[in-house]
Amino acid sequence: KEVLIATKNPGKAREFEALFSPLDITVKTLLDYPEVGDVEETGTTFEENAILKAEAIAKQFQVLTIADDSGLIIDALNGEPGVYSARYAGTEKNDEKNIDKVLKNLLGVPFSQRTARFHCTLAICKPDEEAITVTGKCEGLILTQRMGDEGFGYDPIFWIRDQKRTLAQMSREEKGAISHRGQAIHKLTQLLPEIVN
Ligand code: ITT
Ligand code: NA
Repeated sequence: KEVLIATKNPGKAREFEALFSPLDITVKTLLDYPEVGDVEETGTTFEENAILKAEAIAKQFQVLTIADDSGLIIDALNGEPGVYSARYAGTEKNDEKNIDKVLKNLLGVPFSQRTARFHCTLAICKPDEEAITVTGKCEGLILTQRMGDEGFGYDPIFWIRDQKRTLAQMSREEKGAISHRGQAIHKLTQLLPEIVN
């Protein structure tokens, strides 16, 4: 049994590999296929973009495919960066510049009003079939400076109240146990036996 994770984001790819490792499934990602071009994310929701990516790659590779569309929703910024999280600071994907832009836009906003959540929609698609989606969320607060250097993306500024630390101060296993992606993968693995067979 094999599944292709339709991502080129190395941070996401590592988390998928870790969270799928207990399962009897071979996991590949698009990092194994550098020649494959990006699927254009023309949707306006996580759901639409996850489906676009999963269906295009399943069609191209003729293999069971999972795509992840995710992002950070900050209440004080009216939901920004949202579906534009990967390119918030410009046309290139740049985690450091994205964090700098969030910190700048939140200057002066008190901690109690810096509420935010990560959202993850996963779409799973068999070749030439319609995708099925699941979602996961993770609540937190945006700090005024970075803490920790694990993880990827906005993890260093995403504070988990119960844990008294950021997602970037957790191991991959610890993050996976509470993260938006971990929760969505958990839901997906419960559907997987039906889908794979
Ligand atoms: P693929 O489309 O190739 O999967 P991408 O990075 O472009 O890679 P998205 O369009 O879903 O993927 O953008 C997600 C962005 O949201 C990602 O680049 C991060 O900036 C942020 N993000 C998502 N999950 C995150 C997490 O667990 N920790 C920190 N930031 C995250
Ligand atoms: Na996206």
